[in-house]
Amino acid sequence: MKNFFPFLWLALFSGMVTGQQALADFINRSLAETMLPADTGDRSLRSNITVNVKVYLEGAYSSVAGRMTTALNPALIPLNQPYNRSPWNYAGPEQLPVVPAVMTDWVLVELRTQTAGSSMVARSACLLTREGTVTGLNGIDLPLFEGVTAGDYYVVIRHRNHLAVMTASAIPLSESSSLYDFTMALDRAYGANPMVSLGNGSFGMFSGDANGNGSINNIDLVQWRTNFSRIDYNDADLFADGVVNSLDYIKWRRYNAKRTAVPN
Ligand SMILES: [Ca+2]
Ligand SMILES: [Ca+2]
Repeated sequence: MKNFFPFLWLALFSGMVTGQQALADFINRSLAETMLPADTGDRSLRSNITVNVKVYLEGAYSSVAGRMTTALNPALIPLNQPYNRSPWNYAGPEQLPVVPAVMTDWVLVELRTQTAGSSMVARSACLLTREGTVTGLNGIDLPLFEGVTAGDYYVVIRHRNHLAVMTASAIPLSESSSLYDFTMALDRAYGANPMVSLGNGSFGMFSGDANGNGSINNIDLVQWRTNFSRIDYNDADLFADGVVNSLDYIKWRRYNAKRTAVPN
């Protein structure tokens, strides 16, 4: 019996490792919504590709710190992806077991074959870390789009209260995609004046679109007024600090009348 104990501990430890790996595999998987033709059985036509982009949300960014806030983390960030409502109507099942410490917020990533929205082939709710990295559900690994063929795609990054951005051109995506850094120059994003200067040579997505419809205007101001003083995960919290107050109004006023440069 005495000699049995080391084996018992080894078995228990192995079980723990296996369980942890299964959990890691589960949370690393980005459960993308794909629009693909019926499975013909030809697996060579399909693959799993990663998206590797860096992007900043102006409302969450501090030029002093050189990164974004995590002020909503963990109490206010929802475990379920928040884009399952209008205007995104994305029904993906992405869910966090826990909120990773580096997480700033959720973003919605969209892949297109052309510039028009009608060419969308897949989308997935992903994490945005304070460093600007878009990741899968563990806050570390790149998001994986399962069943999407490697090739050139326009990548659209959407956020619930910032103006969406799209890559300036179609970029090559594969199982090991290279980094595409939106933050390093204005022309990294598609269209005219697609991002805001963050004052230190970096660029970010415009804050202020409280209803996420691609345009910053009086409707967003009404939403801010309606939600004033609320402390929750609120789309009118344009400053990303967890409360709707005058600082959010300043963001709205500064960027009022801006529109997203991403085509419909
Ligand atoms: Ca709006
Ligand atoms: Ca705020």
